[in-house]
Amino acid sequence: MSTTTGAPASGAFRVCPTTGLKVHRDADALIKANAVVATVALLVGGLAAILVLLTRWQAVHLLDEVWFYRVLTIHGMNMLIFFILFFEMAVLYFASAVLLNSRVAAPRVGWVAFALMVLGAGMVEWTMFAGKADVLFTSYVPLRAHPLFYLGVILFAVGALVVVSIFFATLVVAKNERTYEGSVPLVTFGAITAAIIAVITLVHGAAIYIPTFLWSLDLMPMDAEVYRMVWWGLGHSSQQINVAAMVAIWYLLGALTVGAVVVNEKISRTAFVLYILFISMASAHHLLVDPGFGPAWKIVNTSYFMYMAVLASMLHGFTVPAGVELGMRLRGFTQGVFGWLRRAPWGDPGFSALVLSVVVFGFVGGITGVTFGTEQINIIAHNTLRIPGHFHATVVSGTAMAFMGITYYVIPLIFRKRVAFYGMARWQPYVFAVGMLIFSMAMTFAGTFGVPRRHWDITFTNAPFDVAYSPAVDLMIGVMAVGGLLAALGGGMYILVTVWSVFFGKPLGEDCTDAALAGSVPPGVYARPFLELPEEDVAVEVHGRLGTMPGTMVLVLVFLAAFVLYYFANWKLLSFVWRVG
Ligand code: HEM
Ligand SMILES: [Cu+2]
Repeated sequence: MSTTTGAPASGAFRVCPTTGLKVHRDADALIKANAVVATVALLVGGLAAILVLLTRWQAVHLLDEVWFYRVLTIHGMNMLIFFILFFEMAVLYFASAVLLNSRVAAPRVGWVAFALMVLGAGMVEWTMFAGKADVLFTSYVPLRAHPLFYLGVILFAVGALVVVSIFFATLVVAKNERTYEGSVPLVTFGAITAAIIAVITLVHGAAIYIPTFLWSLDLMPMDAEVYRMVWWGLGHSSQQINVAAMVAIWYLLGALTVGAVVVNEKISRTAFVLYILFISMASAHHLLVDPGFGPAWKIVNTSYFMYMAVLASMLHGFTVPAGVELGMRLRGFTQGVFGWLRRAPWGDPGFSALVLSVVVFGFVGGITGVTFGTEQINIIAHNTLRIPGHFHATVVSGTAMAFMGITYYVIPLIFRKRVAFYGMARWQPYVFAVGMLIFSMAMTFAGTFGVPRRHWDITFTNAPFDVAYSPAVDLMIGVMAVGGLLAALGGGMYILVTVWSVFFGKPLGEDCTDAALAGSVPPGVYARPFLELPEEDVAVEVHGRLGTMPGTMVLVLVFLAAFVLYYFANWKLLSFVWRVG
């Protein structure tokens, strides 16, 4: 980060007293607008989550079948599409204009794009709530929604594509106007990765939603298998945008909270590039039980190409904690193997969110993802509760958790407000992450016993056949409900803290000293560990050796052991299905 603290703010810029970055008025306003809409979507999606959860909890079984699928559609769209994407638009403005001290290229167009996205989202919301789009967020053909649903998605995507273009244009402006020195920071590089994947994703989106829109108007036919293949080019790649954005935020949070160093720029950047290269092929893991594709195609795509994207995540899963460990050690926390971890700022919600995001994403999301994405094993995981168990550990405990963590820094740094209810904010990441962990693990276990996903009534009342589950299932579903409610509480705490801070919060003021801010913003804001990098840091950049981060090595080995165990346990489970003789 630049260290030009105190440089005069010229015209439309203000200098952030904490980071020394020059923040342009347009960047500021666009980040705020997108963040606010993202939070509204999170609120709607969160309320829907509670209703869906209380229905899947068989003992309560709240909604009727029509409303169950309606609210499940509302949950998926608001969370996965609107919350995540509006937040990512804010991240793109931040990683380009703010981190590079630049103005936003074409800010007016930015507002048009924002309006387009809000309009598109509004159309989708209307069709869903009016009961004209009970098709779930995958909108698989031949399920048919009102044409405005598809048109809304298209407008929303066009808006997002325009923001991505503004992001690239801003990079060019920053380069031409020499607003930064050397190459772009790693966080911006990660955002560039996300933006490139976003282009790939949105092209797939256009390729599928435009024909589907025409199909909904009876203007052309639509094949279910073709739909699934092209749709997952959108559906899976968009998850990789989320992962790339999440990892970029991991690096940012590491720097902001403990002054984490980048152990090796080349490795981190190469890992980001792997995402771009291999992600489209990995989409095939969604088609592993589809009859339209042969086993060779499936295996090549999922058991070879997919692992290259997984490799990238594992590299980041190593370099992020390694950077935190080295950063802490360089500041004198050298005691034993884990002294740096014990002395870390666990009360800083940015830091706890970072650690929880890395751990749950890696241990639960990553391990289950690789396992279920294996061609052979997929048959016992497909369409069971194991799948939502997996992705609530990735996109929710990983990406959403990281977004929540960075918000505690965005409130003071961008909104210039203190964090309201700071005591509650310190607890929020723990409540959300522990709830999500219980929730997703319980779902995964219930799925192992064959409980289907997206199912209104797993007891099959009035069906002409009997379905008997293991008695463990009732317990698992109960545990899932408790975990889910705890996570929803954590989500509610987040919304309360952010909305209150932004709209009714106390302004930060110009004073950024400990005494004035302690207890109302995360400590990284005033302690500024990223500015005071010790001298040896430069040497570490070049010579970062494994021996200098023993704690991370131990953690990584524990991870690999868990990985191996779960992976082979699933081959064992598969062998029970194929009883020979
Ligand atoms: C706040 C706590 C949350 C709870 C309690 C929760 C709960 C649930 C439940 C019970 C389901 C239904 C699973 C099924 O029946 O197959 C579900 C589905 C889903 N959730 Fe969440 N969720 C939460 C947060 C999120 C977030 C933050 C995201 C995305 C960022 C998300 C994305 C999804 C998606 C994409 C689905 C699948 C919808 C479908 O199958 O069409 N959830 N969630
Ligand atoms: Cu996928």
